[in-house]
Amino acid sequence: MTHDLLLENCNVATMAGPRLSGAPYGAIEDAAIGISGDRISYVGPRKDAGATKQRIDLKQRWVTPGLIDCHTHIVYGGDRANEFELRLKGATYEEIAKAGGGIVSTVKATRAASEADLVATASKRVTPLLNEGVTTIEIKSGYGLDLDTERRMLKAARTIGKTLPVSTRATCLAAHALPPEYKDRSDDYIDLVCNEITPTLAKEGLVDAVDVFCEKIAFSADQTRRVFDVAKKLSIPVKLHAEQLSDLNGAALAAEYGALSAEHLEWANEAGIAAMAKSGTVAVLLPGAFYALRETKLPPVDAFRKAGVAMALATDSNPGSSPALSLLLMLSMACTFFRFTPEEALRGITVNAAKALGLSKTHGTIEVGKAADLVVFDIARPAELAYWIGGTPTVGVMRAGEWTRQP
Ligand code: DI6
Ligand code: FE
Repeated sequence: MTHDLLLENCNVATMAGPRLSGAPYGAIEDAAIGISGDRISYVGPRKDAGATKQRIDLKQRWVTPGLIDCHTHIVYGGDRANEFELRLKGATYEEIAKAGGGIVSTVKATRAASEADLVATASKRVTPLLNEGVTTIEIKSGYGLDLDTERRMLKAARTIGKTLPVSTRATCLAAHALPPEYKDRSDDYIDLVCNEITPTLAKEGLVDAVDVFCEKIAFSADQTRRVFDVAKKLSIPVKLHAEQLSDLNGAALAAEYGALSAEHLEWANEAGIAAMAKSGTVAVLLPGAFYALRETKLPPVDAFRKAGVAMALATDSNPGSSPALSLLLMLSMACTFFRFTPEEALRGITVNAAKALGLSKTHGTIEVGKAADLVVFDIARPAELAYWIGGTPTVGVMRAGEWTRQP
């Protein structure tokens, strides 16, 4: 066959192949990548690439799969920089919440924002991620906590996928926090989530996955089950915010429902880890929130590793616990705080992030037949992606076969 385009004279971190026995990063040196339409039509030694209509010399640079930020809350109104200042002066998260701050203040600002406002403010935050090479982003709702605002958030997520060069996955996180009008009536709010918000938005085609914040300060395991049962009936995959601040056996619960992922997981226990290994549930670890909340309890990375649980990394970009606008910075943090290897870190934002979104068949690695989502980096070795603290060595980004930035 004749490729539409051949990227030649590059080193490719395919991120494909077995985790432990294969070449590190699934790397192929002195390689070429063929693109035809929006798909990859060749990857391998340069000399075997075959005919092409057009060719580009990448001058020995490294190519990785398009980066995937698989956990964000990047659509919201307002910001909470004022609370950051208050916390640095000694105010606690609780005091701030009592004074009308915290998640509830973001809910207020989000309810007041139009869909166009939400798209415009979120687009400004998404852009630096795209500049790094992010080609797929998951966006959660959860600052509306009523039907109309949750809908606006999910619609904004869809719109971003149409107006910016990025694929979006929209996750309904209506069970993120208790809205003020349901104070002391959390089961009634879960009724609303189960009977109205989730089924309505699912029917409107706005929901790719359902998530719950299972935590002492949010919703219980039993309430999580009720939401998951509804998702199951609607045939929508589930994800879970689990074990961020305490151990509620959320990891095991997520695994029991065959969840795509369980996320945060600092307090995950052995039984939960074993259950996740069995169900193939991805552990999404979020070093930005660990850092910004000045956590000290490390996620059990070595236990995940030994159990063979796939680990992903994401920004968790949100106005409270992780105002992160760089996915590459998360690689550095994951290596330094969590003792990831640089290779595990890159797997965490490519192949394993795709798995956490249920996109393994089409995204996350450079293989024939997969989406032509690629990033070209001006680096000498892939470990540099986790090594630099800040800086953007990205020189080219292709999404679905089209350059959004040509090298
Ligand atoms: N975990 C978090 O860290 C954030 N949400 C969640 O489920 C906090 C969100 C916020 O403070 O706005
Ligand atoms: Fe989160």
